[in-house]
Amino acid sequence: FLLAILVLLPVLQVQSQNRRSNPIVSHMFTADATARVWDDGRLYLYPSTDVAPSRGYQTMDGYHIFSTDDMITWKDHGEFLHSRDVDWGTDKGGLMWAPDCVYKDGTYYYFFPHKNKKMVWELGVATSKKPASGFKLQGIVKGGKTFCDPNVFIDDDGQVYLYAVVDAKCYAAKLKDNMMEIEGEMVHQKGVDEHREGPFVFKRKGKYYMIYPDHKKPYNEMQYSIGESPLGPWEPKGAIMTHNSIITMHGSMVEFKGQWYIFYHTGELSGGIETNRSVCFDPINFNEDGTIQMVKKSQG
Ligand code: FUB
Repeated sequence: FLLAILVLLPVLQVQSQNRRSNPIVSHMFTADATARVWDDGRLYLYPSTDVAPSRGYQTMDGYHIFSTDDMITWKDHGEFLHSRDVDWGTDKGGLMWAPDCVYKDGTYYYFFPHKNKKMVWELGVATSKKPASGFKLQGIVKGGKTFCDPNVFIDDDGQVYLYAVVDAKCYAAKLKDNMMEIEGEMVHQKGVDEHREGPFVFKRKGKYYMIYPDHKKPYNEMQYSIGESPLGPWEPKGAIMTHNSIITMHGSMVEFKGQWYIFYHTGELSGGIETNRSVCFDPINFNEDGTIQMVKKSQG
């Protein structure tokens, strides 16, 4: 009996950690989180912010960054960027949607979709030498389409790829080394046709994966595809997460201290308010053949 307890203890600890930590942030509303693990051994969360009381998606504003080293205690690094700071942005404010952040050659690049003065989506870029502070605006990504939900993936050879939502479809292209210009054209990604928002690409054991919510009615599920290359073609592999209490579930996946996790948002903390969302996480398990097991959601 004692032996059984000793064997089960680590598993029980992880489960209780997950229960204690969801939603990750409860002093404000967060959504669309990209999770990244940097060389300092911490996991960083780059979400968008929902305003309370909710006045809809157009009022989303003021990005925060959060980090942890144990998946239990999360540090809020505070608001570091607001629509009022963006000189090319709409004078109406708000409309700071799902961001991403990557690290390349000593610099952290923070990408954020925001509408310009003509109310057209642009992709803003801010850079810093630190992962959670000191970001300075650099301008917009040139050469792309009007898009939102940026996701940036850097392959093992250093080539950078940008994925985004254009007219409710997933498009992608290479990004030039300056991280501010698209190389060639953005191309529709075949094999992720059910996709409507939030593509997130990662690589594991030589395979390229893309996760994306499908917005299918009546249930919005998190689907995934496996790609032959960072630009596809992609083969749909089915759902890994069942529907949410709200319509969106934009998320990301990352390995941290030997365990893979999925990050997503729910409306549970706000009682189901569509634009008062909260980021949650759960462990992910892969099968031997690289397929992903259905997530056991702790919030829904
Ligand atoms: O949070 C604003 C928008 O809602 C995001 O861009 C979509 O992915 C959806 O979560």
